Formats: sequence, structure tokens, C-alpha cells
Amino acid sequence: MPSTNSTLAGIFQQMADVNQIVDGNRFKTNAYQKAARVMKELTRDVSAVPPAELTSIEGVGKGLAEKIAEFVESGKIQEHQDMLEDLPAGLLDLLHIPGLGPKGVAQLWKEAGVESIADLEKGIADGSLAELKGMGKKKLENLSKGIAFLAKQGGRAHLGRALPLALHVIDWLKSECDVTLIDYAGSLRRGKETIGDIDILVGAEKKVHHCLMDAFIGMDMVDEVLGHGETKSSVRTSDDTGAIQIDLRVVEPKHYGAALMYFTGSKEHNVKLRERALSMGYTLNEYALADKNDKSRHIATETEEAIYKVLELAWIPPELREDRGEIALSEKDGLPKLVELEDIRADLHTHTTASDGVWSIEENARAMADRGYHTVAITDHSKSQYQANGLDNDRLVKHIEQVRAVAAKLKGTITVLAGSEVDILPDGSLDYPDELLAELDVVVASPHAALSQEPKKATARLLRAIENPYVTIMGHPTGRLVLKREGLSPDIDALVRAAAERGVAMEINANHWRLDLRDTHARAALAAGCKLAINTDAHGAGDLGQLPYGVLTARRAGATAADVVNCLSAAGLRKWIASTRA
Ligand code: DGT
Ligand code: CA
Ligand code: CA
Ligand code: ZN
Repeated sequence: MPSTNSTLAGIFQQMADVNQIVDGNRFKTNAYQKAARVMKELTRDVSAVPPAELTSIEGVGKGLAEKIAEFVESGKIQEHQDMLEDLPAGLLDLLHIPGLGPKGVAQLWKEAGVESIADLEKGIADGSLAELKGMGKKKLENLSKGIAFLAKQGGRAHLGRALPLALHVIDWLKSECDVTLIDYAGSLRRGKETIGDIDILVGAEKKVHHCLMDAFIGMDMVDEVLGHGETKSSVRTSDDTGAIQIDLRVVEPKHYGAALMYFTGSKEHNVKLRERALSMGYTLNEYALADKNDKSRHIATETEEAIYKVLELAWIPPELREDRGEIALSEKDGLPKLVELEDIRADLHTHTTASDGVWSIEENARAMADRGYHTVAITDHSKSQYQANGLDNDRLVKHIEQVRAVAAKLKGTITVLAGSEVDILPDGSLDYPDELLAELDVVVASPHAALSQEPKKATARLLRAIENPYVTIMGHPTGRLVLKREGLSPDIDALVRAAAERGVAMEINANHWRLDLRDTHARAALAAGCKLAINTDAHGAGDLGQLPYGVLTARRAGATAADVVNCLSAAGLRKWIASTRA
């Protein structure tokens, strides 16, 4: 069952879309869009907030509060229903076609009666749309490609797919055309959990542009060239998880900083920066920060640092560029020093062949030692995870002995802790009795089943687990799978408050399917003073590469190394774990 928060986010987004198509005013569209974002990022269950307190939620004004209350009470928003009433059912699907915005949809609908993607395909095929103003051959061709793309792709790609792909393309372009000034930009550089398309930017002299574009569209993986120009090309590539678009832009080296800043986004961050530039007497676009009165006078173009500096700001890490207060922090030099991959010194959630892993305790521990870690916790599944060969009480006792034996053998190489990923049962009790949990060094408590519980039940369930005196870390608290399963929608604010109080850490499970806590939840955890854990949940050596996704998510939350228990020294970690038992 989708949560009230996500249902409301969907409704407000739809209201914004409809408003744009029927040419409603921009102010209103923005308000709906903002409402959608507030609902999406809210870390407490809005249906549990008393109506009188709704306006105390950041971003919720009186009008929005009324609509939320209306929905919670009646299950719908009348204004939304009214908006949809005059609208053909398939019209909003058209908005998902790349290259077609609300204006285009409105034109197709009003001037040619196009009410769905099927209508559009027909109108392109029979030539009837070619008579519309602005619908040249090229434009219609692009729409055809967009429809095909949509059919194949069906949405966004995982960070865990987009990042390796982008790195591969960058390596290829570097080797083919000998360029050095090259980065991925867009949502990927900001470390978002899903990526609409991959944006790659190169700074190179004009004479190299041709090489870059040819090398790019000539890559083996390319299924289709969507566009091929002198400074911009787009291609599409697919695998069994769907299609993904890659955009390549090339600028001259002297404009690289301005372009990188622009194409990194987010759009909202860019808008704020542009306003700031204007108020200081400058203009800012993808070419330059320039003098407002003489735009040919470029003040800063070459590096992001230089541009931020003229704007009297410290350089802002891409993961924070989401218009969540980062500009104000930068202005007073108060940006956090974000946690880095190299700061991670321990993994506290890993599996072995004892449950559903593919490596032994010793193989696991040696691989962790090779990464330079001082500590690893072996946390196999508990008995309710029978499909994952979870350990029953007797097997756990023997397993602990085996872990202790490996620990003794590897003493001086790495500290190996005996742990468990113990299931949080639907009522919040744990899968082992306390006497058994007491034998373990580390207890990661995670929900795996009953993941469509309603928010109130889920909150009570997870709170009960946090209160268990043997729990060290709450593992992937919602159980969501990115792009696949919504999972639980507990009151995150209540959970992180309880975790902070108890001294329990909340996990960011680094696996790109999970990323749970997600960025906004991790942000709420930090605000509550809660410690974070970033763990790979590795089932084998192949999973160790998931760690960067967890670190990116923590960075998006504004986490420093001091916020993350995996960054503690060996002694510090031992002390912290002991403190969770006190
Ligand atoms: P995505 O691809 O949907 O995951 O998200 P982004 O952020 O990568 O968005 P994309 O690929 O459409 O554009 C890349 C960046 O270019 C975006 O983050 C900011 C910048 N940008 C694109 N369009 C606009 C715009 O209309 N206004 C402003 N200010 N910036 C834009
Ligand atoms: Ca993008
Ligand atoms: Ca793009
Ligand atoms: Zn696990």
C-alpha cells in the first residue's frame, strides 16, 4: 500500500502537470510542484499529524495544509478531481515522452485532438500532424524516437548502473581523444539514487571536438544515435534492465567551470545561484559569470571554485546542490566536511555461506583486511529468513564459535566480530531471545517481511526493535527496493529520535537496490543527533563495490566522518558498540 505521503506527492505532481497543460499560471504550477516535493521528502507520516499542526511542517502553508487535511479525511482532493474531469485519460502520459513538454502537449491536444500516446503515433504515421505549426519533419522524427525510447526505458536508471556506465564512457573518450578535462555532471554527479539520463561534459580545444563526437556515437554499446552535433550528441544504450540515454557536451576549456556548474544542477540550485549573481550585478549561464551591464565581460568561467568565489561563496560539493539550505551554509563558511570513501574503516553488516552469502567467514574477513579495514562484523540472517538459510538458535551458537575461531586466527590482521542480522518480526519482537543476542558483539536489526504494513504499525514495530537493549544498528529500516518496492513508510522522525536517545545507529545500506536510509531519511537522522552506519551488506567479494553508493547517499544528507560509526578508529568503534549496551 503506498503511503499517504507518496500518494499526495503523486497527486500534487499531477496537479502541476495539468495546470501547465491547461495554461494555468506559473505561480500555481510552482506551488503544486513544491507541494509534491515537500510530500516526497517528508520524513514523518503526514496522516498521523493532527490537522492543526500541519502548518508547523516546513514548506506547508495554510492552503497546502487544508488540502492535506482534506485528503486524509476523505481520501481525495476535490480540486484535483475537478482538474482531471475535463482531461482525457491518456493525456498526461504524453508528458513522459522526451522532448515533449506541457506546451507541446497542449498544442497537440487543442489543435490536433491528440489525447494519448497512441493518438500521437497515429498522427505521426498518417502525416496529419505535419501540418501543425512548429511540427517539422525533424521534430516529428524526434517525437517518434522519444516514444520508442519511452517504451523501452520505462523510467529512470539506478545509480548503481549509471555510475559504472559513465566511468566507462569517460575512460573511452579519454583514451580515444586524449582529453583530461572530463566529468560526469547532472544528477549522477549529485549522487542521486536514480538517474534520468547521464550527462558527460568535456573541456577541449575546438580541433578535438570532432574526435570526441565520433568516438562517442561510435561506441560499441550504442543502440541508437538520438542526436549528433558539433558540441552536443546523445545516444541510447540498453541492457536487460532497460534503456538509458547519455548526453555528451563539449565546451572550450576556458568555459569548463561554468558549464560543469550549470550541467551539474540541480536546476533549483542553479536558479538560486543565478538570482544571487543578478543581485550582485552579474549574469550567470553555462558559459560564464559575466558583468550584467556588459555581458561580453566575463568575470569567471574556468573553474567552479572561481565562480563560487566571485559570488562570495565557498565551493559547494555537488551532492549538496539541491537547494536545501546549502547556499546559506556556504555563505557563512559553514558547509560540513562531507564523509569520503577513504574514511570508511569497518563494515558492520556482512553475510557468509552460513546463511545466503557466497564466501566463508575467513574469505570475507581477509577481503575486508585487504581494503585496509580494522574491523568487520559477520552478520548472517536469523531463522525467520528460512529462504536465505537463516540460522536457528543452535546453529547460531555454533556459528559464533566458528567466527571466534577465525577471529583468533586473524588477530593482528583484522578484528572479526560475531554478529547477526536479526529479523524484526511484524510485531517488533526480534527473531532470537535476548539471552542469545547477549552473546553477540553486534546486532543489526532489520525488517525483511511484512513490508506493506501501514505506517502506524510499522513505526511501532521499528520503535520496539530500537528499544531492545541488544540492538546496535537498525538495518535498512524501510525495506524499500529502489524503483521496485516502496517498502515501509514509518515515521522516520520518531525512529531517529528514539535511535538517538538509545545510542543506536541507523544504517545506510549501501547496496544500490536499497540505499535505505535514503538521503532525506539520513538527513533527518543527523538532525536528530543520530549516528549513521554505512554498510555494504556484502554477500560476497562482488558486493564490496557497492560502498560508494552508500557514501554518496550519506554525503547528500550532509554527513561528516564524525557522524558515521564506520569511520571510528578500532578503539573508538569498540567503545561505541559497548556504549549501545550500557
Ligand atoms: P535527471 O537526468 O532527470 O536525473 O536529472 P538532471 O539533474 O541530470 O537533469 P538534466 O539531465 O535534465 O539536466 C542536467 C542539468 O542541466 C540539470 O541538473 C541542471 C541543468 N539544466 C537543465 N535544464 C535546465 C533549465 O531549464 N534551467 C536550469 N537552470 N538548469 C537546467
Ligand atoms: Ca541527467
Ligand atoms: Ca541530460
Ligand atoms: Zn543483510
